[in-house]
Amino acid sequence: MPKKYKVKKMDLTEKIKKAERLTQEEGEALYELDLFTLGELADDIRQERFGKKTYFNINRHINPTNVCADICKFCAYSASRKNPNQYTMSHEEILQIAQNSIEKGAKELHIVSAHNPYDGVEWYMGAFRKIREKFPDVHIKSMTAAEVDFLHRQYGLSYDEVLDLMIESGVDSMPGGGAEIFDEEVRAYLCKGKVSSKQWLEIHEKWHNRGKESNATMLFGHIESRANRIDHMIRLRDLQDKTGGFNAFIPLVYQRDNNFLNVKEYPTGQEILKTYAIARILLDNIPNIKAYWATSTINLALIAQEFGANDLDGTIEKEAIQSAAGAKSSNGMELEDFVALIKNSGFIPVERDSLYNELKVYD
Ligand code: V47
Repeated sequence: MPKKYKVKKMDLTEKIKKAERLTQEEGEALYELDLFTLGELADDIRQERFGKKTYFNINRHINPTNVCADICKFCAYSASRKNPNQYTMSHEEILQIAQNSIEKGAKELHIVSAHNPYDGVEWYMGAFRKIREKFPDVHIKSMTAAEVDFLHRQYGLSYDEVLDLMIESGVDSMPGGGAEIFDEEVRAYLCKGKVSSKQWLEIHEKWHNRGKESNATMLFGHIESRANRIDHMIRLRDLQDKTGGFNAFIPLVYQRDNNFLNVKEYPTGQEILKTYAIARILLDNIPNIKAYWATSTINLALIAQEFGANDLDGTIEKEAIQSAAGAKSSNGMELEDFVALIKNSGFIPVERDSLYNELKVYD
């Protein structure tokens, strides 16, 4: 039985036009608007802030190990689940990848690992130190809150100690991974034992309090409800009111292959676009809405530019987490192709750095 909302469509659109903040119930009611009304409302906000500019960066995703102590049902990457091919890179291998990518123009290394219980804190931190020593200018975006929590649980360090070690070792910003869905019941089913919602938010708050910036993700399109998505966004909005440290919100579309999550119904393209648009409207204090093309497909990411998204992540080069679950992102995208796709879709590609300073406008 579909839920009936007391919120009137007129009141909702008026409120959005007046830039008034929406509640949980109003957020849920947004899904009842037709796609084009919602798209127009989200696009108005996007155009006011960014015009036709779409941000991206030249980045390299590195996933140094897939050996994982945690068991998340949605994950196809972890070697302890359906992926039998375990690997852990040495520091030398990580440095070699970094060098190759930096020589080809990468300005950001986005480093995300599984929760490897065998190699110690020094394996994680030593890699950052060595990259920093050799490449002082590259931006290191690394350590999801789930990884921070794992090092805390496995090695008895406090969150403060892990975060300070990250800064000493050269990490510049934190990626948004590990947030999944904050609702406690859904989360317990998806990834019991991993960082809790409260802890995820606490870790980002502590990071922001150190003057550092981060992103926030939401994994959607599996077993969660629309209400769960709105709740997730509102918890992020509340923290952002306190710290202002989130640069971007990234709704990650669930990829279905090679994992242990039994999903009956997948979201339609319309539902995905609505979710981007709602994120743009609801998250009035997080500047950038990223359509991460690896999970949405590049085609839908380009359309998402009309539905509130102003950022498409980057060229990626290599990627192992989403592609293990079926995404077509294992070899990234060539810069020329990426720029041409954004241009041909009627937007202005703008290369940004990792903290959203503009580097080059391709007009
Ligand atoms: O937290 C795992 C997700 C995330 C699946 O901060 C899956 O700029 C879809 O956080 N289907 C890691 N997603 C990636 C991530 C990220 C990506 C791009 C940009 C940024 C950023 C961060 O990947 C995990 C998890 O939520 N994930 N399995 C799957 N089957």
